[in-house]
Amino acid sequence: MPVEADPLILLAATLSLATRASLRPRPVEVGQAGAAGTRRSVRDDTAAAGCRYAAATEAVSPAGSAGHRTWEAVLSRRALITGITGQDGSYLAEYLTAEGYEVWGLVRGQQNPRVRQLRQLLGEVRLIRGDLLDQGSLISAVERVQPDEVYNLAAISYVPMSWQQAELTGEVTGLGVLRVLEAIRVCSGISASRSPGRGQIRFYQASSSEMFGMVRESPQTEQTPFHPRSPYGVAKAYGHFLTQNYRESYGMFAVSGILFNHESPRRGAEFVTRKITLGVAKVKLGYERQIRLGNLSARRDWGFAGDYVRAMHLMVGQDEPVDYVIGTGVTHSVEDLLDQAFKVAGLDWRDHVVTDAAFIRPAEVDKLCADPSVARERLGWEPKITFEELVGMMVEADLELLSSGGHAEDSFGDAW
Ligand code: NDP
Ligand code: GDR
Repeated sequence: MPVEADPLILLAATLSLATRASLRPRPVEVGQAGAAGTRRSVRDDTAAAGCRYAAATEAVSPAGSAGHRTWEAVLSRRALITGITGQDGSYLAEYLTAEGYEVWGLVRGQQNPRVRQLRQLLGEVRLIRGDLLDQGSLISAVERVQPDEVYNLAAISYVPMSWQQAELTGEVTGLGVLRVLEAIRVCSGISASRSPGRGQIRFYQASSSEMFGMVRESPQTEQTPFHPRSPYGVAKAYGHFLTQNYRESYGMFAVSGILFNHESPRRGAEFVTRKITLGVAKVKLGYERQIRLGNLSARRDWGFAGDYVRAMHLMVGQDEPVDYVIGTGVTHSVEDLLDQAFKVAGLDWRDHVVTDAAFIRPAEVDKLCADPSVARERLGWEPKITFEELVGMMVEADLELLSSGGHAEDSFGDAW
């Protein structure tokens, strides 16, 4: 049943509007008319009251569930995630679902194999079609979902691909941010002369430490200037500044998290951590003898993806929209990563790693290291998983995956 047509929601809207009229500090600005507009108003009031579940929940005091949905479910916050089929999208969907959110994910394509996995493995998540290349589809998605929060995680995220398909990377990773922001702006009825009401849609942009590129200082803070080294980094810098610009131009609650590398057993097999942990598992199980890699001296600040999605949610929940650097503050080289990963399997990487010029980049980011002190102080955010625990978790997961006959592509599903 379409959400907007759900009679329970309409009833809740009527009750909550009547009960909480006094909580509303000023009239909310509603971008749409009709049932959808009514729906928006309910959650505008909830946001104005500063709580996830509206006062009506207490006032009406429903005994148990109302029909097939509880009152809390009706009034819970709603998040729309782009990039839900990616590593971070999967962790964020789980996290927000556990926090009581109604989670919607934007998925693209006709036969996206990840969609089937998502449907099977996280049934509570609702999916809606859309593509960051298609403005109309994004407007329709925002109109249909009526989210409280939008997390824009979709991107072409593999740095080497951004040289091979530089224009596409600019379109998706860069201009895609503009299209999502525009969808929110249009659906919310925001213009230069009409700023958002208090219950506005909150926007999170997945910015990246790749924007620092050839670093001007170390560690990198929120104030460190950008010097991106790839079309990907340039596209992310565009998205970052555009997010800031929409905040300043229209008063939108739009924030960027400048996240350093974060990994997990769900990481794509093309990224160096997963390439290594899968490689270790293949060597250990006797399927392969060598791993071919590029620059082993590159240094990164590697953390666990599950920790980083918490930071995204914390940023969106703040009173003021502010950008934060998120990382561990510890940097390791690819060689350190090899040491650690092979050690978990009782092997020596020097016996199995071959360097291959095919994996050397046209321009490299040599060393990244976060200074996450602002996030620690203001958000209370700390990573829980250490580098050693992360590598151990990934090697163990890949050993288990491959020894049970699975493939790298299956890990997304298995991990759910
Ligand atoms: P992934 O590469 O795992 O996921 C990318 C997601 O983007 C996929 O769901 C993919 O969907 C989707 N996508 C790609 N193109 C489009 C499009 N045209 N329209 C709609 N969706 C699209 O990335 P991560 O989960 O690792 O990262 C999430 C975000 O965070 C990305 O923006 C990334 O650049 C950024 N980031 C990541 C960091 C990391 O270390 N992981 C660090 C800093 C920033 P599909 O399944 O259809 O391909
Ligand atoms: P990165 O991650 O480019 O930092 O971007 P990746 O794991 O691809 O590379 C990290 C470093 O390892 C070196 N490297 C290799 N990398 C890959 N992929 N394959 C190899 O064989 C190899 N050998 C050495 C690289 O040169 C590099 O220095 C990730 C992505 O998730 C981005 O989307 C995100 O924005 C940044 O992290 C922060």
